[in-house]
Amino acid sequence: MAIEETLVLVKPDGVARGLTGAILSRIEAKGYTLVDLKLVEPSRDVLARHYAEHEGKPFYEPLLEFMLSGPVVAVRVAGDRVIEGFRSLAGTTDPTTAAPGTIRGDLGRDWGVAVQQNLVHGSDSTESAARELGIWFS
Ligand code: RTP
Ligand code: MG
Repeated sequence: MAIEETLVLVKPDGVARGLTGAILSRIEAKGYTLVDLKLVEPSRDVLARHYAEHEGKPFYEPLLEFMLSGPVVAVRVAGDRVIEGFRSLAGTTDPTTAAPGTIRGDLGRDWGVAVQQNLVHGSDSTESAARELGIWFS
């Protein structure tokens, strides 16, 4: 199995709640490697490229507004099957019902706002990972 890389984002809710360290600690505890990391205030253009697949969906505008609401931590993470592995560690999209033991399930919940604030993003395929790492670490 070849070593993969994935893009992880600690979203603005995770940074604002002071959960960056806890989230990175879970990634390291699972045995993955933090290869590169930065605190960024992304432009709307970067976010539009990152979330191009969701353009036109009802949650698209609230999602961009949320992602523009504060700094984000972008992380290049490496390991065997890390793309699938981090998605599993993150849990399902809705933090209220994400399984306990996952980042979203343990640390997130619904706050009654327009978009799901679910703490983290992780690339969902090798193609997405290459594309997204190019956007955030070009
Ligand atoms: P991500 O891309 O952030 O890792 O999350 P995901 O694959 O689990 O979810 P995806 O379907 O790609 O959606 C991207 C992000 O949009 C927000 N979202 N809100 N109905 C909603 O309120 C809704 N649906 C999606 C979430 O922040 C989700 O992570
Ligand atoms: Mg996604």
